[in-house]
Amino acid sequence: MSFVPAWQLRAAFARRLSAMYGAEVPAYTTLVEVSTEVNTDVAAADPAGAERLGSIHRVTAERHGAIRVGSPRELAEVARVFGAFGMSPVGFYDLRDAAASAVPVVSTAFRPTTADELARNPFRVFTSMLTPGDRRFFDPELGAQVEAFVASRQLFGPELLELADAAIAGGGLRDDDAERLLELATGAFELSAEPVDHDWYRRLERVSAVAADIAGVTSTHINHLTPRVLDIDQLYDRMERRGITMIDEIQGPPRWNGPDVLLRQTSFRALDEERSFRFADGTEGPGALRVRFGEVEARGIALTPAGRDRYDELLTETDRRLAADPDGPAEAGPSGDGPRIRALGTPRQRTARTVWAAGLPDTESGLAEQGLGWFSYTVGEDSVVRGGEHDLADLVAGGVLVAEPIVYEDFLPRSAAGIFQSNLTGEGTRDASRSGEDYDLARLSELIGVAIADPQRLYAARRTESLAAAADRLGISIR
Ligand code: OOG
Ligand code: NI
Repeated sequence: MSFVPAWQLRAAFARRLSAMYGAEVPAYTTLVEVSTEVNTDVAAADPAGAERLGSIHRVTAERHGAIRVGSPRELAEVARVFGAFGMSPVGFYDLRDAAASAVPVVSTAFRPTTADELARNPFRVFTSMLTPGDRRFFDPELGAQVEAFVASRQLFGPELLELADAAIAGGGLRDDDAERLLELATGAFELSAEPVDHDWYRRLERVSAVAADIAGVTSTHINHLTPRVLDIDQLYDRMERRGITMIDEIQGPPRWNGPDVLLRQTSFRALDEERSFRFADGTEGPGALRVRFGEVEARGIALTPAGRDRYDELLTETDRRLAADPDGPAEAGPSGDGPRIRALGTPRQRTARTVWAAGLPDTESGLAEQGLGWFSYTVGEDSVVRGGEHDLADLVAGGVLVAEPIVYEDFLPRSAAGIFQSNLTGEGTRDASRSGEDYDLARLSELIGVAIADPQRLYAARRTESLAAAADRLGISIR
């Protein structure tokens, strides 16, 4: 009998979900193959650069999943299941009022939170909760019906929840219990073969395809599993060459001449999957639903609150220019490989590149000096320094300390809304004149009984801890 610690449970969980998803959604397997190809090529061309934002081992194993649930009770259960794998809720995303692509959910992401745990395996799951009390989407009668439907179902059985609690309490499980936990947890996120109640599903679909996906059936499922790739533009191109049509744009920052920041994502549309429907007259028959899709992402440096404000300004400026000039500027600057890779040459990408070139420092040190990006610090190789107080900038300039970029481990609300929307059939209906329901990080934490961490605090803590360790080692204090 041996003991399996939480991180090994997490790595095994990610592998099992990947095997399950690959068996059920063949295009996912293609995506993983192409991602691996691209990562191998990038690592061969530039070994040091490829590992700047995480070891090739981490990046190759790296996945994020997405699930959707129907109530605070269900979200609290999800917190127990993922807690077993050393994943806790981080960040709050409100996707209900993104003007062009509103969906009736609020979300968080479950992930490891410390540098060590992230390096071991960074598996994360974007988790959304339906908001049937939001009157912009649901009238009182339908909202109450949705609540009753969700209250009567059970997504996670008692055995799974008990094992999860035991894993949380002990920081892992004995191998026989670990095996059972993995089996039950993976099974809980498989697509169910249960017949779908046709009229109920279609009624919810008129409000939003996301509402139907969440509350139209009695189970939940992974709706995508996303590998990380080192060159998402290359990946986009190679997928299209393999005959898989990607969505029109790569979401998030443009490709530009500076370092990768935050998160860039793209996806291919959900495919028809055969499902069995139950009709009002009691008969059953085959049909098709599109609920699962493929997504891929490239991760960059985490931005500080000031950096995020700058990012939002660049986004707004890009939107403004694009509204004034929908064709965008002619390709400017040295990254003129636009025409070769379709996604690079879109008017939005060309506009964004121009805006970014003028609006953000294009080096890591520029981002660090202006306080726009998060970095941690290690002690340089042959650093000699006398005790007393020193400026961080001087220590870095003198090679006493070396800045390492901190990878962005979270999500982007606008990209998430775009990913949701690009994979929905139909627009849904929303009455913006009615009142929403107040949700924020604190309220959601309270409702699920688990504190949701603020991502910026986690990044700040990594920087602070690294500086404290360096100061300690050098016997100095750092300003
Ligand atoms: C989640 C969409 C958001 C991402 O990577 O931004 C997301 C969903 O479709 O449930 O996964
Ligand atoms: Ni995703």
